[in-house]
Amino acid sequence: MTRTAFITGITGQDGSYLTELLLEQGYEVHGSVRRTSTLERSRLAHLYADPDIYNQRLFLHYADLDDPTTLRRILHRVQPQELYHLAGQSHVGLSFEIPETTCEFTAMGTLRLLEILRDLPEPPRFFHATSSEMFGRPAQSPQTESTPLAPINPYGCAKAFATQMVRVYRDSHGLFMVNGILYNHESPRRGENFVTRKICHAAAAIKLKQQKELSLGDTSAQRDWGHARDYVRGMWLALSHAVPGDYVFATGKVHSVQDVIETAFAAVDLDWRDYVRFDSHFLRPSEPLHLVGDASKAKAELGWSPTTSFADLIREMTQAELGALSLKEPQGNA
Ligand code: G4F
Repeated sequence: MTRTAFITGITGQDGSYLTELLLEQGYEVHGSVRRTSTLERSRLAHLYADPDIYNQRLFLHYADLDDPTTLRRILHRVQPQELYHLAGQSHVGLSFEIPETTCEFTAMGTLRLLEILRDLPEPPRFFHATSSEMFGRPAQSPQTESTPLAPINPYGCAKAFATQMVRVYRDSHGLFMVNGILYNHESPRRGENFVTRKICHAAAAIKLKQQKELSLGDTSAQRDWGHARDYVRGMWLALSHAVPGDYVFATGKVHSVQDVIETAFAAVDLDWRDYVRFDSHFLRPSEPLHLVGDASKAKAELGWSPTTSFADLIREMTQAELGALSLKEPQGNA
């Protein structure tokens, strides 16, 4: 029998890769989309264009996390067996500017969804995409599923609340619920205001003389960066497993923003020193430290491990930018 999955945040980086994976696995896929004045669905464009897929095996519904009535109605109608909750305000720096919006969508939006699921006649298996940011500045490195939560920014606080609520609903109401503790995961589909994409885009644009320089904040900041395609496979494996639990998805390797710069500029044969500038505008009021994950549990129980190295990831992203920008006219700024 065909399995049905529902994805919140289907138009994002992870949503688009997960949609492809689930369609490959024979699922019928439904997703909620926000109404906006622009139609920002480019990551799914290749699937819309396929008449055998769009409105045959892939369906989109207007709904949002601040509109539980609509979400409830759609979930009653679709009756998915699996629900992947990827939506939310996901930019950490921005969460200092819009903390209420961040908590409204990322924390309360998740709780509203849990309340809807609890009332469904047959609640779906539920995956919550949570974040390493809820560890803040942990005493323990690498972090595991049992590392204490100590967030240091509004986004991390919202994720900590939502993660703990998922645990409460799993333990108290007996629902099949998984927290995927995701470390940074990137790809050519990453949003342009995240640092890897910003750097890879700039390296390619400077190479093609479409941009003069690149302004960044703290380039000594370190992260555990993997490929988004690997992480969505982990999501699916977690919901296919016999029992629910929490899983860290990470590479276990740390690199700095400076490493991203050097890898991306080397990929286009440029010396980064000629182009990269510091701009305090991109500094954050606080930075997490020592965020690196131990994915041993995901490996042992789900057979999951990352397949793409840091250098290959950054090179793939830079090449993708070169390809996309080459289609545009040069601006002529030598
Ligand atoms: O790319 P970032 O904005 O990602 P960040 O803050 O680590 O958050 C991402 O990963 C989390 C873990 O998976 C997710 F929960 C979250 O939703 C998001 O996907 O910044 C990475 C680092 C930071 O230390 C930042 O201060 O890069 C530093 N940085 C330096 N200059 C910059 C810049 N970040 C951005 N976005 N832009 C800059 O100009």
